Amino acid sequence: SVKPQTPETIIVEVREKVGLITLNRPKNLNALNRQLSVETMDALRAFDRDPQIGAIVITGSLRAFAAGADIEEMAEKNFTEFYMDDFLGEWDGMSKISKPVIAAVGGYALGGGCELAMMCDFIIAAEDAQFGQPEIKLGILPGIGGTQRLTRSVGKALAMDLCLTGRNISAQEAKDAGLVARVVPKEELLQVALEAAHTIAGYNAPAVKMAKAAVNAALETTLGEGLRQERLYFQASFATEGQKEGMNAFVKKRAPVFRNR
Ligand code: CO8
Repeated sequence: SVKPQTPETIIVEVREKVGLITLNRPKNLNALNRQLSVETMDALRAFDRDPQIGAIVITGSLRAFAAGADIEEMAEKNFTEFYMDDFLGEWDGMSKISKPVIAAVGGYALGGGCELAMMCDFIIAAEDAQFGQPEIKLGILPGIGGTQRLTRSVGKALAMDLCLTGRNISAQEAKDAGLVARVVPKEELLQVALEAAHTIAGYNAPAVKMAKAAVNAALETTLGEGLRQERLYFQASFATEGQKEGMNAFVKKRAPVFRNR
């Protein structure tokens, strides 16, 4: 059998029922090169398959979550190479990850770093985090969702401002605009993100998966269709053991104990 290779650009750890991925190219402020992209997606897929894992956290360092795609790696590429290699295509796999993924963002989340954070289900940011889409300064534009997910999350005005001027915004501005769920002191960043992930991982796993899918439906479809999907998921949650456990525990005034599936 082929032994999976140990990743070199990320650190992969398990903390109880939480999978933790730490981007680890400190000399390049965690610039997202091809190897890091492939290793991160492989780690995400492995956690998604693992029944012991209930939620995933992606983080970087306190200086940089990620300062974007690797500019040195990209600089001399041409269209044909990108097109034939499906450059950035590996990230399409993010939409197939069914377990919640939290981005714990400290320092710079720029360009592809901001886009990676936005591909996660929600963002917890350190007070000194900075978000931006500076691609325009390099003569290019965002390539993995910066014009799409950013616009959906903060609206046209701020998305245009960030994509066209290339300026950064602070964690607090990002929170006020709806890009970030929580802002915390940087010493607490990882702990808060892991606690949120542990909380999620302790719930009824199928209901967690359904809740994620239903929220995502709000961005993919019409209100009527989204409501129809939500209703079906809600009804389907009554086919899970966890629903019986959760409701019986409430009625009997005890703490619920959810199993993994
Ligand atoms: N790519 C490659 N290397 C980088 C990158 C990057 N994006 N960002 C920083 N580095 C390197 C620097 O070259 C430097 O290396 P060295 O020590 O060998 O000179 C090291 O990291 C430290 O960086 P700085 O010395 O510049 O640190 P400062 O604190 O002075 O500045 C900044 C920090 C402001 C973050 C600065 O490094 C910067 O502006 N970086 C580039 C930010 C940027 O333009 N990002 C967008 C990149 S394009 C992009 O993301 C396209 C999106 C398409 C999707 C990609 C998904 C994979």
